[in-house]
Amino acid sequence: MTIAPLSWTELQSLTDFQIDTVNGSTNAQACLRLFGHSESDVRVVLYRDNHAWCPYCQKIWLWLEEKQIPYRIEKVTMFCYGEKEMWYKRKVPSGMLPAIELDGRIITESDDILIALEKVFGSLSHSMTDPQVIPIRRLERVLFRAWCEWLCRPMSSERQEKRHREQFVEVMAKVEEVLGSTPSPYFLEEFGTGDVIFTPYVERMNASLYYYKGYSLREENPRMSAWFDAMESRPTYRGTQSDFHTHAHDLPPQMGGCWENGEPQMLINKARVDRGSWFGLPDVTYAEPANSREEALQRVIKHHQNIIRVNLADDRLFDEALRCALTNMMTGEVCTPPPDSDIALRYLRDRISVPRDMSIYAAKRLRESLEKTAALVGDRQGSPIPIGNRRDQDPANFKSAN
Ligand SMILES: N[C@@H](CCC(=O)N[C@@H](CS)C(=O)NCC(=O)O)C(=O)O
Repeated sequence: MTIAPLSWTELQSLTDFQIDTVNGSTNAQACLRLFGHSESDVRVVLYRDNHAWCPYCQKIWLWLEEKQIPYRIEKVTMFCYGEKEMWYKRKVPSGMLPAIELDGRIITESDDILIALEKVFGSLSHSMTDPQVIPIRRLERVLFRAWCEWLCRPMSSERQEKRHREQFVEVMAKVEEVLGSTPSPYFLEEFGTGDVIFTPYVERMNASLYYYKGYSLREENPRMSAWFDAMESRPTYRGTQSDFHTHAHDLPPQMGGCWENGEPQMLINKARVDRGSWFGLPDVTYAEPANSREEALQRVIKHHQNIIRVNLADDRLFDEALRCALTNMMTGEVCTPPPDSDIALRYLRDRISVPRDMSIYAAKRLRESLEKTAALVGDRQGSPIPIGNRRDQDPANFKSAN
């Protein structure tokens, strides 16, 4: 039994998802964060990347959210997916992100930004220069380098692959030791700066090593796993948290390439991240919120005209196919899309970006319905996700909706 797709009006009646981007929980859509303060209290502007892909931006973002500092957000294009805005180059000639404007003064370099913010607003538990935090910061860089060596160098031999893996595992053992040195799940006795510093790259390591190397950071390291669980108990982290699919495909152009090892587990993991099922992947462990489908629906409805416009398929055909997928997501009923819409549905499935577009479970629900609906009419994949750049994600194409 297959049902007819609901209209956009009917779909709209199925969701009342709404968030307070300004004073509510951490979210990727906000351009202003007040935490109950008034706009005249804003002293900070955060310049971060439009897609929330930049790891150093996540560090500052998370810190400001944890400290509940009122701030404004200006989103900037990264070189890998579009043209850098001229107004930003006038402020920061290198175009590098993140940057902040603090009382009118531009500051770049994420560590310098945190140090400057600490001076004005106080530190997040221990300061960046605290003797307990310095070794944690150093360890994060050692782990980062071991990850780059393993992930971002073309594999010349199995021996080299094995050696890089062992080096990474060795540094992870050290991280496990440090995490185990206090009774809390965090790096020190309470959540603080060290955790913020570690967050962006361990999240990316978890995703990329699972996908490109068949190695599950979160499952192989019990203390790291407890750390992730503790981080996910914080609404601040949840609001900035990405997923495996997003990182597996945002990292190659940023890192200058990520290299698959072709091992059986890697191939299984890659297929799962790209084609589902997305539920049960070790990119999240908190329980799915009851309104994840409503969130996904609301976000698609808001941008549906642009989503349809940028898709290569005929607009009317894709409009109907997309409503079929959304109808399936909301009702659980089979809704067969028009013939030949499989490629268009999978093109969108591959371009949902977390947390830019929606949160992690909403994205899983939407991908699942797009895939199920596409599978009713064909097994063709969308055009491959580019590796060298992500101009397919140029925000200029979405400008009119912003
Ligand atoms: N050391 C800098 C590194 C910042 C950095 O590498 N930023 C990258 C993005 S993650 C960037 O802005 N690249 C220019 C671009 O991609 O447009 C920091 O800690 O802030």
